[in-house]
Amino acid sequence: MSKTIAHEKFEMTPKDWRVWHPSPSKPVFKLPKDAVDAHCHVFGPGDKFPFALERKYTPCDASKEQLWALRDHLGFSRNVIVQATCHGTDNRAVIDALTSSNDMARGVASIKADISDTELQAMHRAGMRGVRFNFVKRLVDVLPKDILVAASQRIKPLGWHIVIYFEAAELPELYDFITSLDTIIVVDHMGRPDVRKPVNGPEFALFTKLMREHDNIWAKLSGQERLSLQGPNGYDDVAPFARHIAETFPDRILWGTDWPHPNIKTHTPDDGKLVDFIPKIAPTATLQKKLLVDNPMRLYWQK
Ligand code: 0GY
Repeated sequence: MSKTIAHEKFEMTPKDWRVWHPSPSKPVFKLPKDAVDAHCHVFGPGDKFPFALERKYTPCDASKEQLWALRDHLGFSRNVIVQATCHGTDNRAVIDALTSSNDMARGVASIKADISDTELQAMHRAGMRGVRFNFVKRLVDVLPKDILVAASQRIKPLGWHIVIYFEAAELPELYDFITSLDTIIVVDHMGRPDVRKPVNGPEFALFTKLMREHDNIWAKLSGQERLSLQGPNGYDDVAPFARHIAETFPDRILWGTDWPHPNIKTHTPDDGKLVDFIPKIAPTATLQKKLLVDNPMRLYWQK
């Protein structure tokens, strides 16, 4: 478990953080029945679940109750809650949310390789189904690969998958490591493409190749609010990247709001408008159902 300072009063990092939208719009796009928000977080509350000593930013509180209210407002049925770096490997806030979700939430944890089997099994019972490896240097001190390989061996008996977060520029260096892992791998925010570059250019082609040549690799087509340079007026510059992956690999895609949007500096994302982005990347009802229902249900609720 991460070290924390007992009873510390947490102040959010002003330069890196905007408070989540207080009153997101009602989406125009009607989500299919049983839709899953497959990438979101809970933060704290800090006085109950303190943020980790090694964190690189301090968020504002974003509780499970607020997440459930957003889920209902947007029209989702379920959530996949991803352990955020500001909580280190102390997964208690996510576990607390999972165990009070009425089986409507699953989780992705951060673990140390020497975690006990008992603790892993308890996390599984609570609803954890994956572990996250983070290579984004502004968020973490990246762990050596042998430690990550050891962690990947620990979660394998439970049938968990690995969620990986990296910047597009890092993919050449990470390619062999990623392809050496033999569980399902889910890549956050489709590997963070630089949307100034062409969809059919060499950088995104490497990500497409990764998915084409390895059918254990999935992508989250989320993060438009953090990838877009055009901004919230449609996030149109991100759409071609996400749509290309959706249409090429329809059975290995997920989508999530990314609420409460840590480290967004440019604007406060309106979660209703994020949902309205979905038809731009998955234009047909069949694709929308795979993205929002069939794929996340298969990955998170079948075992
Ligand atoms: C995201 C993205 C970010 C942060 C984290 O765990 C985290 O702190 O994932 C980011 O800053 O890009 O998916 O929430």
